[in-house]
Amino acid sequence: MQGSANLNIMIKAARKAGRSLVKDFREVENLQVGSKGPGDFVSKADMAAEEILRTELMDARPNYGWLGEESGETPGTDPTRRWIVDPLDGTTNFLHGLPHWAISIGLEHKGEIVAGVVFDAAKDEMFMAEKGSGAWLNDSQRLRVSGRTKMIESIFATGVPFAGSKYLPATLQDFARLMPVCAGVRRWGAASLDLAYVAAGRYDGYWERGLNAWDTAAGLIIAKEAGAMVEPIRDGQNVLEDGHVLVGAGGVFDQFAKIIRDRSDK
Ligand code: LIP
Repeated sequence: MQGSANLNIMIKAARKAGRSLVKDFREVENLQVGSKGPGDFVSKADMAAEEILRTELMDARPNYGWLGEESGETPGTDPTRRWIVDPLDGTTNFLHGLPHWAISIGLEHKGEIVAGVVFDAAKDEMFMAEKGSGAWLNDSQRLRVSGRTKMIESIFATGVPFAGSKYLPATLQDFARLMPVCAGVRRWGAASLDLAYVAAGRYDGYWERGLNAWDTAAGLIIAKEAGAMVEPIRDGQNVLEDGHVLVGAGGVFDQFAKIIRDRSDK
């Protein structure tokens, strides 16, 4: 894939932050047994990665706006463009030494995500997409959603709310309706990679409520450019801003969406 200058800036920044996180990830495995645990160390790793990304991206495009999970929102002198960044999506996985986390960088232009990079540094998989140019893995592999048409042969991913989240009842109801008619559900703890895996045909669909823009900005365009259907869970919601996402391959999307939407509450 011959990407634009902006995409190449995003890839370079993701790789630089990835080198830092891979080094820290090796240390986390040693910290699991300590009484203090790795919590503070991971917070520092997360913030260090965001600092690397912010420096790389803002040095290259100083007039763009910024929205980062750790540093919040900074408007740019160019009001139409904004970086939307999660330096470590799958933080809990990282904290527990689970090698399933990613750097997520989205580029927004006039309210629309036009480019995205999701970098799984632990597995060296760089998912990327630009509007109208398709979705790719590691520059050379074109991504397309799965061709499955039977729910009973399809697997789905989600994020199950924890620690008192208000969306747990709704999600448990989803499981009660979906599990009997599909081949299984995965909860791997990183929304950006869940979206990238739909794009890669590894999952046939993904849904989750209450996500942040930095979790999904990059993954949404990668999924769209790979041919996925991308909709809010409820009509009238904004997928990026409201964070209730429903994504899937066309062959099963309507059946999948009906199951998730077919509920009395919202
Ligand atoms: C995570 C998301 C995941 C969700 C987790 C968490 P974080 O983001 O990627 O999909 O289920 O609850 O929000 O917090 O690891 O960056």
